[in-house]
Amino acid sequence: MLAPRDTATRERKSLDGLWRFALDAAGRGRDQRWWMRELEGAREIPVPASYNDVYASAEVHDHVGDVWYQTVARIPERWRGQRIVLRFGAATHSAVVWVGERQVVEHEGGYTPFEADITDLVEPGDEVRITAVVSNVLTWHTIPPGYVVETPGGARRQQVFHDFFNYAGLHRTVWLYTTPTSFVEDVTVTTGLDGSAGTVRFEVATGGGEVEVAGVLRDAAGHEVARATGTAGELAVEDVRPWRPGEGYLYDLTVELRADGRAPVDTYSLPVGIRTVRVDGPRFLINDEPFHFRGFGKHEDAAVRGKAHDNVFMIHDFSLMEWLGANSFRTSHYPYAEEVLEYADRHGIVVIDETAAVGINSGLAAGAFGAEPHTTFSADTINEVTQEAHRRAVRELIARDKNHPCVVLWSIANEPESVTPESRAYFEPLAAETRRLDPTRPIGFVNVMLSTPDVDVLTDLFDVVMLNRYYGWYVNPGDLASAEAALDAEISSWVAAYDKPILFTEYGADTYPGVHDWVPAPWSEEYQAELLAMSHRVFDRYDAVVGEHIWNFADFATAPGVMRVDGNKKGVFTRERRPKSAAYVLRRRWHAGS
Ligand code: GCB
Repeated sequence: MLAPRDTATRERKSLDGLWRFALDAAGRGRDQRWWMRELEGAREIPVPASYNDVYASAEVHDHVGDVWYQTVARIPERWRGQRIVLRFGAATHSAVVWVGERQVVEHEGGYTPFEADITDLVEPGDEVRITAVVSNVLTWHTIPPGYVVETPGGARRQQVFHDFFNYAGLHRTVWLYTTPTSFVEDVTVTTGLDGSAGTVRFEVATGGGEVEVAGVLRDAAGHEVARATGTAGELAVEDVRPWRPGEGYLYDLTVELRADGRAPVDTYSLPVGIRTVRVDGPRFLINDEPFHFRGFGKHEDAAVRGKAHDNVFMIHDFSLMEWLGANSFRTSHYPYAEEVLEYADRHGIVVIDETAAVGINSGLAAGAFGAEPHTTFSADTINEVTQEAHRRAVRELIARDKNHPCVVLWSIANEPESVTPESRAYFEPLAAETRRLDPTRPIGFVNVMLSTPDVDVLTDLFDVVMLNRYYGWYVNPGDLASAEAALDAEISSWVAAYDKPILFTEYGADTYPGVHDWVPAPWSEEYQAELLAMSHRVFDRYDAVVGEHIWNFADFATAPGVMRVDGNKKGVFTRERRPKSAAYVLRRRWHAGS
């Protein structure tokens, strides 16, 4: 799915700003058809934002169910004759949208975009009412999964199986945009490198009628490099300047549609980074050079705005990562805003792109998150309906992000059950589907603690081994010597079992900022720094360990619980992005390594 852009033939208009907002505590809005009129008793809400923390209201913060958003937008008169599309960057976790009195689209999945052609429903020059009902409910059949309980105290509560607050709402920009009636519907780009020769292959899908298609590649200075005609073509680039980690060199591919050889009826441009990625034994190669991942598992999370995309935090976070010498991150545990990937493209930051499939694991759900004991995969829990939602989540992630050079690896789940025949049956078709959808990138899933090579049944389906390991925290807390021995032993067992690259996608320790100790004890800043140093010492003994992503970049909000003090405190930065002592350990290591 293409990102909306202004081009010579297209215009976009952001609907961000203040919308009307109504909580639907009794769940009556759909029956009472609230989209038919102005929302009653509505308050104002910023879009984009999570709604949970915006008001001083426990009712809004803890709401489970539907909320309603409404705005009135004017369709520019100059858009007459154009195709007009309404696009939501994300509605967490599901939404139905009406334009005026007509339903135009519904969507499930809180972190991927959806859109509707509304040309026939609007009159250029006039205003139009746009209403969206957004639900934050997670069920056994959603990605991520969850279920709703009635508490003995009489409240509805969303049970989740993941360790971050269930922020909800319109988290990303809502766009109106135009295309001509014959239009570029989709573009798929793949690139190759052979010495100083680069190739850019493109495939274009068009809508709305017979046209000729051309692809024109320009370098960053705007000089034309190559051109080809046809819905699929290959462009040769001599003396190529590759996209590489640390240097996000981008070409521009402009796709032009022409009818009868005249001026283009539609043009669409997208940045293209020419690079290759592949796995060779235990090496992870970008442009055939070994790449070592240094960075973080992150979250889209900040005070008040919750999970809303925010350019200020985006640039600040990237700047802090650069300050530390990080070169990569994982979009744990869901696809991030498109702006984040576009920034990473431009700056040569490497991304592991993850679906929202977190919590497919009854062991963790019942232990850490207080869910009722259950079997992960069963007719009544995670079943083939969930698997279909998961397949859609993979499809939508790849459809949205396939053209980003920064994305070098798809992560299709975080810490799923991976030791039972049922988990194999569930994941085997999903791994195959991911490969079918994108044969150009390695794939992986993130392996949970205790799913060691002797019991794991999934790793052979994937290209890399991604490990979340908490030696020194959940295992051997306060005993770094034992933790070191256990971590070393586990890495040895993976190296013996698989000829694949090993990435540590999580390791770390909760650390309350300001707690200091002369004997490094859990929760102190010294302990976090020592745990990271211990882990690095062990990683450095193994060539197959090609990545270190600390959990987490910054402290983040979670559901309240006895394991969490005002959220998860494993950040190297506080939630306000102040460095803890560990930041300086990383800065020394990562700058020395670059
Ligand atoms: C994990 C999860 C992550 C948690 C983290 C923790 O393994 O992948 O979502 O936040 O552990 O801090 O417990």
